[in-house]
Amino acid sequence: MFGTYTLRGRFRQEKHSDHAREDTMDRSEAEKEIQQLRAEIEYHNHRYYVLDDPVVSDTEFDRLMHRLTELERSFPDLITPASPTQRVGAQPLGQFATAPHTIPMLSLANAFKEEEVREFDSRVRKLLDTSDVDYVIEPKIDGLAVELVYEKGEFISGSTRGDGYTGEDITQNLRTIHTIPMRLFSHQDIAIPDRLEVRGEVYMGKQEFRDLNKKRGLTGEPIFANPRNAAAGSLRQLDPRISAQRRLRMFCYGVGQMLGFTAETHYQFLELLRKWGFYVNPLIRLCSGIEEVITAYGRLSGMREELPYEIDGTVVKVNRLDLQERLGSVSRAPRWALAYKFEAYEETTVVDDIIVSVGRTGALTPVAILKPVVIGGVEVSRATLHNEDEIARKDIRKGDTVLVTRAGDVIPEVIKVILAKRTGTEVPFRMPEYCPVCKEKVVRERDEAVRRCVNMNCPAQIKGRIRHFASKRAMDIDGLGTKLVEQLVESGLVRNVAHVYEVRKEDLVGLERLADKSAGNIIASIERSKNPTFSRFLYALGIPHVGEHIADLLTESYTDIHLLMNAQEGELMKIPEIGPEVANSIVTFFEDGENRESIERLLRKGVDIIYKKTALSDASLVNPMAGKVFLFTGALTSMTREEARKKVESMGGRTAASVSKTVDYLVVGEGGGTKLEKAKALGIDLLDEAAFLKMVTGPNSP
Ligand code: 1X8
Repeated sequence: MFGTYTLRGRFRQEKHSDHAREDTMDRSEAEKEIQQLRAEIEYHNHRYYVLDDPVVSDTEFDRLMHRLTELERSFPDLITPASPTQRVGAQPLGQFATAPHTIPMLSLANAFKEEEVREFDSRVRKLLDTSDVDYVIEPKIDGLAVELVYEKGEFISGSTRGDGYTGEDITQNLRTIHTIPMRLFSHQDIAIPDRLEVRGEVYMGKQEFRDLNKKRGLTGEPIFANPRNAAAGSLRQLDPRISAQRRLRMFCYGVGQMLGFTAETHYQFLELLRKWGFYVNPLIRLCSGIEEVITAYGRLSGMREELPYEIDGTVVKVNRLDLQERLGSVSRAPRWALAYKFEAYEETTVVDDIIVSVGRTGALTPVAILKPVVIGGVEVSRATLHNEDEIARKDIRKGDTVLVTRAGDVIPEVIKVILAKRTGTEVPFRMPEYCPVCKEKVVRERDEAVRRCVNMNCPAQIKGRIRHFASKRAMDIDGLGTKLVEQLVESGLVRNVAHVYEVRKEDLVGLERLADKSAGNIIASIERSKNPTFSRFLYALGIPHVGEHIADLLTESYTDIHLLMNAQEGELMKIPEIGPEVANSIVTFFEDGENRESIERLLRKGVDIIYKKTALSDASLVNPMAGKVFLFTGALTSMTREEARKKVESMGGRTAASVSKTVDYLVVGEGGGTKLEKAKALGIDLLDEAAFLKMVTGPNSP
């Protein structure tokens, strides 16, 4: 589940207005449809962002949003703050209002050693005068503590922790976070509290953090030292449209005030939060006794690197709420909870040198060569310095002692210079005027922070393009790494990506230090890479601004590479999320004769792209209704025929008016008649209402 953690900004504001159809629609009809759409959208939002298991395609989701936007435009008085359309970012604020917390948001006592955790457990058992205590252990998210307030099930406000007693009202920014429900899901057996305060941690995933810093490196904005600072900076934006772009998430782990509701254990609270639609960390575990806590800590510690978000430890809590109450708090921290931390991924070391590397797009990136240091079990000897502005901002010089972090799989960063260690012999850095690889003059464009080598034939760029083409997430050619690419380019065997498929085993054997067997393996992996998905293939081409996500979007609209090669900018911009800059980059790339020739050559050499048939068939992998034809007979008890029809369509299915062989399912309500007999005769699958509802909402639906 962690591996497939992707975030798509799936909705863009509509560019055109189209409300003619609503002129004839009456208000109460519109209201009904609006409510239904909102519930449906929030449901899909939850499937996508919280459960990581969408049941409709992006296109379908956009269609629902479009319809809702349209209706709200015709009946603006029906717009409410909890509508999904209001997530996209409201007007900027002048400043944040203060927001007092009903119940103070305390901090946690810290422990770093197992011994301290055992002491905590002894203290707890002694105070409670008991021998067994159940604990809940949760990953400690390295983000920003936030409180959400719901009244009668609707999100009304949210705030930062601040000093624990008063925070800042960041409601507008929190609305943009898709893992926060705007309305609690209702359940038959669970009452909605009149007022509910939910607490949790807003964070930025590692990938989003990396992407954000990369972008900031190019534009010259200051780099964030870690995902927590990035999340904090994003939440404290007065302009919610900026926080909307930052792709934050929130894990919920506690409650403040909760009027009209109670539970016996913390774990029950968490289950309740999950049912209401909150994103509750799936790694939370119930432990009986401290030994199990220590084992669970070890397991979480082992997962730290692979998680798509940063954790800096675990939180251990007494499970029973009555026991929590008996234990109470001291000096602003509860006695029933403990933060059991991991070692910090931070070390000091010395900058031995600052070199400049040239990437596949020609960007010159300064890199610190560090005296090797082990951080969290991994040896670090380089850190990116992003660009000259960033070096100047931090005043990093050759010979400086610096503080370095390595957060999970995030590239090591120089946080700051330890000025106390300066001796005066350190040497300030200057960016070169000429490409260190091909010696051509470099340029710095007006709105960019990086200098670029603009020589397309610069060996560094050629190597970078081929390395990217072969990389794991692109064509995935095992064995074609940096070293080999270097040799292939330098020997003149490979000058563009198509040449990769012309390399013969004899060519490889002729290269330095390559045994016959490994040469054979490489040829085999080149051969194996010949069936990429369209999306991987596009990503592999290395078109500027086309990352994996944009590549994926393009493949939903284009079913053949040649259609895309001839696409116009206007047409590309009809795809949600593709703006003028990306569209222009795509068109420019495919206008280049050499690029076109390379692609044709790849196809001639046997690269056989796997295309998506249609967006719909892709959706059918997760959505059993996509592309299926439904027919109804008899009355449904939970919805009207019209509502059922809309449900089917919103899940990508179709409905029929009469029995025929094209019908996949007959939904049989009360008092079904002749259609039932005919369907049986044709062997059409029958669904009762319960089975139909299950299909519509999925087995785990709220
Ligand atoms: C802080 C955090 C808590 C949890 C996770 N991450 C945090 N950063 C949790 O309870 N799962 S609790 C907490 C606090 O009480 N200050």
